[in-house]
Amino acid sequence: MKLYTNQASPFARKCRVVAHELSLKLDEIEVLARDDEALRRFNPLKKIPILILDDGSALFDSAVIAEYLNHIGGGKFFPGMNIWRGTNGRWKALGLQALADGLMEAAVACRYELLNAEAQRNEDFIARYMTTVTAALDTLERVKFTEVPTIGEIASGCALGYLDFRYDHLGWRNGRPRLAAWFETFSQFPSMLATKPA
Ligand SMILES: N[C@@H](CCC(=O)N[C@@H](CS)C(=O)NCC(=O)O)C(=O)O
Repeated sequence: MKLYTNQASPFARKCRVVAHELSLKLDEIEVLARDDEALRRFNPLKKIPILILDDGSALFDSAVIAEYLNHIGGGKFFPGMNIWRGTNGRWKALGLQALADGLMEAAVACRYELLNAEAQRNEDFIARYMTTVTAALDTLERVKFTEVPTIGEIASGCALGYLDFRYDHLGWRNGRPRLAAWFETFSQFPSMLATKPA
């Protein structure tokens, strides 16, 4: 299996963490999706991650790829209904993933805006993205993370790792001691250390 990816992408990192946890081998192809129109032959949306299966078919987006990897690797990152962690486990995990993915979307979109030349930057967009990042962080501070991680914990860890990588100056830990303490432990998982952006 081939994964179109980028070291810096928090969405791709989610999939790489799941693969690492389940000892699944991925042939990783590093691309710069923002400038790579050729990616549209696999994903018309031109976004990574994209997983190419052995029969040549392509899977996207990160939530679909992560669930596929979880399925073939026999993982437990996507709780089933009524099967484990009670009825609510699945919705809690998927809801947390949606929140963390939304944080990543705002942070990545803001980064793209900041990469524009100053004259083309839209300060209003930047302010809106950062309001979303702050609101998502404040919600994460109140989340009760599970000790055995689900895709929700993995997505949250990748979102916070992205903030450390691209928004170090933001100081997201300030005023969020529970989230900071949780991430301190979670970021030391071997799968998180192995996928940390350089
Ligand atoms: N919803 C998508 C978002 C993926 C995404 O935004 N990826 C970024 C890199 S972090 C990308 O490929 N951007 C290229 C572009 O928007 O042109 C997912 O979960 O996979």
